Amino acid sequence: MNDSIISQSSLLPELRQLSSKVFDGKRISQEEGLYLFEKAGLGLLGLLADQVNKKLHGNKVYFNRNFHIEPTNICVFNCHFCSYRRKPGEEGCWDLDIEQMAAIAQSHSGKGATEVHITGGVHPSHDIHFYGQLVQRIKEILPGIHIKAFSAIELDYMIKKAGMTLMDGLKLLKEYGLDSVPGGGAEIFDEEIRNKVCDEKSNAQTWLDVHSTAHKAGLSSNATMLYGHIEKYKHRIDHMSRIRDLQDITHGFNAFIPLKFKSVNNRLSNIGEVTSVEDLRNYAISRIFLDNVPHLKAYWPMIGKETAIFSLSFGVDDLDGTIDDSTKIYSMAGAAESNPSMTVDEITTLIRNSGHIPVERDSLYREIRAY
Ligand code: V47
Repeated sequence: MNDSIISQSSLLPELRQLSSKVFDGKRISQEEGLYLFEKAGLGLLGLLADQVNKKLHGNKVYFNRNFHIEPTNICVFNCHFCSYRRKPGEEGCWDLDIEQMAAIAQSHSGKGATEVHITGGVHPSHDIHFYGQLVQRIKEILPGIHIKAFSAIELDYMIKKAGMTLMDGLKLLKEYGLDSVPGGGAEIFDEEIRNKVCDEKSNAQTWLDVHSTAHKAGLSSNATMLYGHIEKYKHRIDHMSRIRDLQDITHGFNAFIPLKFKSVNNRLSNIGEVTSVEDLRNYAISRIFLDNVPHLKAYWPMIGKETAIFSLSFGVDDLDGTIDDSTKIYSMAGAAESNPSMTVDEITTLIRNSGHIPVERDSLYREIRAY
């Protein structure tokens, strides 16, 4: 049906050919991905991405019950896009000890959360055992919880500091109770752009090595991409291509999460922000291009509930979680939701009203309950 709409349309012949390829489930090249960014309209992208998504997930949209813990915003790095980082002693800095974080975990006890997402600044002195003991302590309080923790940048720093190999460090954290690795720190892989927006932190290859090693150690992970700053479309395609190549080898990525650059209170504030149309186009091309990453997540606190709902017609099948007002990283950068929190009733109603089936999932995308 959609295929015949395309073949009878007045689309450019190149776009018509490319559309047929997507409908046939064939992988598109980097050049074709770039062509979509440059030439395809929102309507066509929605149609194609929705088709790809429906083949994978039907009408299901996933969410989970989760909360965040942000151990510290003290960071040895100073990324240009970051609104959250503080130096030790600077106004607005925090640095929680294990018992303070245990108290946060305790406050979520009995509320039904299945996942805690732990990430923060790269602290100069907390070591791998501090983070390991944190994970262990949280599991004592919430025994069944899945701990998705520490970006590749935090992991690289703590593991190198301990003088360990990535494999030994990740295995040690797994023994402490780490279950999976979140997608943070990927930013944009292109070396020239990365050097302009986050020159100090681990480079692209290190990010990929951490994730590849995590996958080999039996820890699945997510991948992110920070877009809408100084990168060009070709850099987004290059970024997704490196993720697609690694996924062909390891199959360890669960979800891809495009993160829209938010411009409040950081050193790239003068750039402003891209439109929600650009967000939707970016989701759609991500879904079409990343044919081997099962899930595409719209992180609703960042883009707001409304764009998140629209994204469900542009390839997105996952809305992250209930969050329970537990994260500050994005609100400090001017994110759409300043105190992000949704009850299960709210999130399922939003999903259902958009014409989809809400499905609560665990962190590995096993279905818990359809609503
Ligand atoms: O790596 C920081 C981004 C990321 C800004 O794995 C910003 O399920 C926009 O990775 N504007 C960390 N983005 C968060 C992250 C994440 C979020 C949700 C789910 C998952 C997951 C992972 O936040 C950083 C950086 O790319 N970020 N500052 C900003 N001003």
